[in-house]
Amino acid sequence: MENKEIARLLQETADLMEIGGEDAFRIRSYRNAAAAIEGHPERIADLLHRSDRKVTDIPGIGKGLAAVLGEIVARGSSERRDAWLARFGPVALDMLRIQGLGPKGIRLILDRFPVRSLDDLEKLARQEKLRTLPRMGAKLEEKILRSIAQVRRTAGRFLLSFADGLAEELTGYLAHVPGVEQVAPAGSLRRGKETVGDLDLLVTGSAAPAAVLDRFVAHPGVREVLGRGDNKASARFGPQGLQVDVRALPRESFGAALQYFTGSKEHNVAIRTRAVRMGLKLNEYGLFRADTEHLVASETEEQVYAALELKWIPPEMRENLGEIELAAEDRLPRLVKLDEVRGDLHMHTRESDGRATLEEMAEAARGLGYEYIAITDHSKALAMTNGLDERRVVEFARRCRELNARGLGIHIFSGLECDILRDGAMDLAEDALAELDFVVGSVHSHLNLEPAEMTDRMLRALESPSLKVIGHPTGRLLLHRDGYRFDFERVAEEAARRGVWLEINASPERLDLEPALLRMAKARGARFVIATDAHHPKHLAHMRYGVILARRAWLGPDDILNTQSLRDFRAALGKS
Ligand code: DGT
Ligand code: CA
Ligand code: CA
Ligand code: ZN
Repeated sequence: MENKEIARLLQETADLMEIGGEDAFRIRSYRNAAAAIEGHPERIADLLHRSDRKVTDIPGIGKGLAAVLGEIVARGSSERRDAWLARFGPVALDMLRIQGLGPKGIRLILDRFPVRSLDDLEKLARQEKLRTLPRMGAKLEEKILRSIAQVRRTAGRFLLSFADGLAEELTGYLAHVPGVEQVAPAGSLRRGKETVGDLDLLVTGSAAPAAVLDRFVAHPGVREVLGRGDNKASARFGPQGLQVDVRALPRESFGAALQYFTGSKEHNVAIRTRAVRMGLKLNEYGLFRADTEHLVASETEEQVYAALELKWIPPEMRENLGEIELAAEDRLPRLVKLDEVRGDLHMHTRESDGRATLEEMAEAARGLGYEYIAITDHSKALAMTNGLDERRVVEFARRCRELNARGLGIHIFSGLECDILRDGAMDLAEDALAELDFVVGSVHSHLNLEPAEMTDRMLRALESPSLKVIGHPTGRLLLHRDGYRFDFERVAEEAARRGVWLEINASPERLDLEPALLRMAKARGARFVIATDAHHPKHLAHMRYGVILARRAWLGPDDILNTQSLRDFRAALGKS
């Protein structure tokens, strides 16, 4: 178990304690421990097994909490957490996921009304009963209803990066079975969807299916085996319970199976209809003549598509949104590729809430082969991040000029992630912003304005002459909160008109903008940058998720500004 997950469980326990009205001092000790663990450089799960050092050496962790940590790592919960959950029921955890409700609000509600599920909470909001409680009103009821809908939509889904990490681990693990030649993820993971319901892994080679499945169900991360047949097994992994389906297939039908299990369902339905029109029949075993059952293609996906008189279609495009027609006419767009990205344009350092220095970020970026980066720390409105004020911005721009003159082996654009204030004004004065190469404007506060007001706010931000990019334009946090409500189309159109680019935020929790919005923006003439929003050198590797997102929106290298060489990118910026 990773430190982040341990910290999350401690915070959750603290929330439950707060709902229960437990002693404030004890609650604070849990929250402090969570913060200490989240920031701790070494895995707590490893530390628990060491004899030379102890978790109690970490400030804020005493004997009591050390025992709790042991329980959490061993079984994903603790006695105290279980006790509170038994008292409130699982609805308490569901309610904690609702935007606008904190432990105090939940306590008020549970004290007054019998709530056993989100359905009950929804009823209370609809019947306008929540507003009878202190400090709760119609606005909050509305917000709660929106959030319940959001939670329902995302229940049982996982971040792409999480599923991808497990897929990578299992791929290496299954490759150890003698005879296994290929382990390939299929399903939504292969299509690069921002969230994944379950993981579909296909295995092929000369290994006996039973040997593959035996090893699979013996993986130490398996929490529960859900089913086991001759060629297929399903199991749940880890405390979060992500389901993995593994299929062991003969080489001869691997391409057909990969095509079938990659989906999407909509794409496959259209492909099968095409097959039928051609007198063919397509299933997971192969493409056959409908009349004679004669096998036409099955070994590779390329062969299957070719036999259907189609160009091979990249998995990210397989959503039946017109890609089949384009493949038939050999007019598929050329999609952007990871190795075409030449710089990362959104990252934080210790100057605000990042974990590394400018030099460390630059070094890591150079290691990835980039020609340039923009350092974009927060501005002063985000006070808890120690955001930069005008004086620090001017100083920082000067420092970047010096570093570039000295030569770091990578060009540093002096940037800023400048807060867009409630009224649409930039957080810092224009004369300070004008010193910088690269100003990203982002909304981080007042996320729940009425759509018209939010639209005006964004449109006003676009008037800033220094603004180059709108950062994470909708502000969504996957599985957690929807984006701000505003007239996106109008903002995208105005951004295009003013030459302000839209950010494809590659952070796995954001992946903002979603493909439908990217397509809409492109149709309005907008252009894009892909950037990781890294707060640590290792986050720079998230670029690949941003590229996948761009590919899902059919974007090519010409749509993405940071595929340009340093010279061309500088020219595009209007900076010499
Ligand atoms: P997910 O897991 O919800 O993120 O989405 P997918 O696309 O991975 O869906 P999943 O795991 O149910 O199935 C993987 C692919 O297999 C799916 O995209 C299409 C194909 N597939 C599976 N079962 C069926 C089926 O009953 N009918 C059709 N047409 N396709 C299926
Ligand atoms: Ca799946
Ligand atoms: Ca599946
Ligand atoms: Zn931001």
